[in-house]
Amino acid sequence: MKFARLNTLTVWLIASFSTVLFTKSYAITTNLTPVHLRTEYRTNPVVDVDAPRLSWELTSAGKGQVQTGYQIMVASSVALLNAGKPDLWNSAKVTGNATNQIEYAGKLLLARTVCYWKVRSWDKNGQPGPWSAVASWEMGLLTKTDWTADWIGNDLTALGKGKTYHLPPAPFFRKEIQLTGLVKKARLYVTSLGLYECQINGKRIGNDYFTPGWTDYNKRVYYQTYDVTTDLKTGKNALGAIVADGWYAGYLGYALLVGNPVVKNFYGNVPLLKAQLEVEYTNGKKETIATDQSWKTNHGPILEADILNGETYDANLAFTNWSKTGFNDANWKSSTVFPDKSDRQLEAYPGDPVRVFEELKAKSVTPKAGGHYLFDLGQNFAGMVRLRVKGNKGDTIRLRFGEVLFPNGDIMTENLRKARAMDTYILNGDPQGETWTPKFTYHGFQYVDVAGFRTAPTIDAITGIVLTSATPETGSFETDNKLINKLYQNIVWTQRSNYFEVPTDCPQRDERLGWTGDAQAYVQSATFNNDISAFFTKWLVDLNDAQRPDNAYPIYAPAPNVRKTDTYSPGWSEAGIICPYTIYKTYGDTRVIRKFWPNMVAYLKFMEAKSNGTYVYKEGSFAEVSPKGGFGDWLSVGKKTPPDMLATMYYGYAASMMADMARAIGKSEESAYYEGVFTKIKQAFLAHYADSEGRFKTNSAAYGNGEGYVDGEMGFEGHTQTAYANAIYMNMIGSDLTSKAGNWLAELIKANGNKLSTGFLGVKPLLPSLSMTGHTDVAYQLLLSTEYPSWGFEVVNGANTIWERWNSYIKGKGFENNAGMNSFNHYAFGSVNEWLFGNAAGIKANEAGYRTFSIKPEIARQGLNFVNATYQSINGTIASSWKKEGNRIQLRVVIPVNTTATVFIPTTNPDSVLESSKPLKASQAIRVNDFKDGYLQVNVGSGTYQFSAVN
Ligand code: RAM
Repeated sequence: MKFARLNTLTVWLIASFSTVLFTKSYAITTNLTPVHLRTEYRTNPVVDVDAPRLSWELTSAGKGQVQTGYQIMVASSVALLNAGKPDLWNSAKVTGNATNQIEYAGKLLLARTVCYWKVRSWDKNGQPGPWSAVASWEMGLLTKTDWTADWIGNDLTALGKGKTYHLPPAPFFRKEIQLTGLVKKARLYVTSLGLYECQINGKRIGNDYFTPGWTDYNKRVYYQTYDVTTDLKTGKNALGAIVADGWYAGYLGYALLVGNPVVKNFYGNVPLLKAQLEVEYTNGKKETIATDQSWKTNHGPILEADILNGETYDANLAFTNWSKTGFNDANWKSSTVFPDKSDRQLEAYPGDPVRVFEELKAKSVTPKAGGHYLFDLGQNFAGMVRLRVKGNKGDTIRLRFGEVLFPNGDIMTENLRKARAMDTYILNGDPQGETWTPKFTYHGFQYVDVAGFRTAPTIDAITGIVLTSATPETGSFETDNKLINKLYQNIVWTQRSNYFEVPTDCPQRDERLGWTGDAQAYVQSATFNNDISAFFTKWLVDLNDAQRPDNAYPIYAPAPNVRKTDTYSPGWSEAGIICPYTIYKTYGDTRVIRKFWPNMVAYLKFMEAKSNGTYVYKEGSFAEVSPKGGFGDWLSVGKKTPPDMLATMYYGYAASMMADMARAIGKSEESAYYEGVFTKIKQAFLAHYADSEGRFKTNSAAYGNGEGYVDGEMGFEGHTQTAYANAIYMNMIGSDLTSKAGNWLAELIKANGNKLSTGFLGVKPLLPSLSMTGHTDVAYQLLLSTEYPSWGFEVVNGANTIWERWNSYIKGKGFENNAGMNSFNHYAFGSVNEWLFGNAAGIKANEAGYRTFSIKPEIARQGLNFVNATYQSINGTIASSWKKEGNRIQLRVVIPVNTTATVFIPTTNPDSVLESSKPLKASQAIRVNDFKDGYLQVNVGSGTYQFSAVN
């Protein structure tokens, strides 16, 4: 029987091969069209890099289409571009299939140049397609000498009087100007140390929030560029700005909670503004208006503004029309000019700014004791609210924010710890009613408890405003199982809430830090939901800026130490390697490797020195770190996997990624070197942490009573789910041991009542490693479980985001850990998304950037009847959908133009495979490869394919 199948397969192999060789039957197409043109991962951005990288996707009818060449034209005006006179760059025809990471190689680009570009592609038959639509990018200010603006401020520190929270008011700045002619082009370049909002003639400029973003302000600060051409008029205009403490001078993390000597003002005491309006008139004349001491300043209605602690607004102190001309600023004073730091870089913002994602109407409003009202926005998220209220002058509305309710229906805010997270609005008594939204704070919440309404509010008194870094959506995932769909939506919401300027751990409590362990564990998962290329281009600078003097990557970035003893930790620090590697793999980005190569090499040296040349970390190797050993398998259940064992695996994993990355940037010697290091680590790891059978062990006595270690009192054990999952996933053991490890892993799960026991580091590789070792059924069993601990347990207990702990809340029981750590919006356990897309739907990159990839769906024996997934890669949109139909599996795949894929068709009988209802051999763009492990492997070019097979 088996033989017969193989015979048939052989016939197919020959048949399809000859089809490829001898049939020239593909329809000739000339409609290959470049779309989605981007520069530095963004659409029509402002950049300041030397050789901006261009990309496009391709559309074309027909199958098996590839690009064989391209031509890019760049001009300083649309007219020149349209006239075929690219004065900046004409690449001429470049042979090859590259459609992204293409560096501009034309004339030197000067500051402020607007570059218009288009591209065309040649198809597989050598036919040129049509030119794309025109896209653009603009060069920002390139050096400090392009700036004439001063840093201006208004030191209000003395006005911060609160008992626990010393929050000064937010200063306002204004300047009236006279424009002498018709404006042809105007740009506002603006930044702050702190946060800013700019206005011109009474209108807010831009849609961005929390600008200019969070960086190590001692090293760099970003600026934004706004096209304000249509906001200005000939004659008088007014410029205005409000500045707040933000991350620069406000409260950060748990500094207050842990009694750190510094709790705010980590980078500076006074928030500062720097803005420069550059106007070009139709007559060619140019003018620059820049911040200087002549800008008038005052403080008014914003009495407090702090990211963690909230905003207080007294409408009676509002400056009506303060950013319009004619406002009387006679009693405003002149601004103070503050000196610049010469080693602080001023750069164009490279990421996706925080923006409004959507507004949420309240689902219900419930009267509570003491005249409070509880609004339910129906979803836990990061953002703020818009308040609508009618009342008397001086009435005070207090808004408190919570993610969940106590079983008695009261709002739970204990888990916010020292984050006051309270907004206050003092009414001016406008009989028409008043509307207010804070500007410089955000909260993580679903419920708002409002006190101070004079009469019962209507449901539209509170509207939720969802904020997130505007990373474009790239993925979709749907099944016929409601639990899994909800889990997926919860993951998406949690990413949305925490990809907030930096990848944060949580959006609600006094933390909200760019925790590196969380970031590395989740980054691959994140790539499927959103295009995180620009977001990580930005954050990886923060991470490398935060590399410690000893070359270890820190536990969070950017941030100074918010606790004195915070240093580094295995499993967290490796974000410095894992995140760039993931960006490289996902987007084909080799610049990120080159840029941080010396930093990464230095980190690997640090790790090597730490092993004293032994390439293994024995028990107790990180005893000087706080907590001892680092964070290890944070928030796992049961006995702890030794942190040193995990550290050894992370070291090996890092070395293997270094080898790959070195290869990608043409450093073959270094690649070989890191391969060698990886081999040594594997050998030393097995020699120390495995017995002769390959079973993992540890010398738990070396940890004594575990004091000082995370959950050390629970004891240490080498033979754990986390240990095997990581070893398999990271390729730490030879192939013979890998399948053994898979069996042990499956056994451990079974022995644990079919439940997982993993924490942050164990959960990410758990399902992938089961799949890698042939235990897909166990992976599905864990995925579909609703018992504690599991993802499903969260869902059945009412989660609409991913929780920090497996048991953050239990229906009928309540909470156990609020005051300690109990976030309801923490993406670390959402790292199962990697398996949903990579295994359940089976989409995996082969060549970096998904130029080639595989689709190997794993079919659930029970619980799921279909999976529909799409993923917009940098090379175009991939789709994988499978569905059970009787004894057949239907598999529909979409392969983008200019890519090829290996599709693994799940079948017990290769003879039964059809494509578009026809036997496979009759199809042309398909090459049959192999039949192994229950999959018929076929190679396909671009197009949509509808496979069907008995399974
Ligand atoms: C917690 C954070 C984060 C985790 C660290 C170790 O406070 O929320 O998720 O990485 O600790």
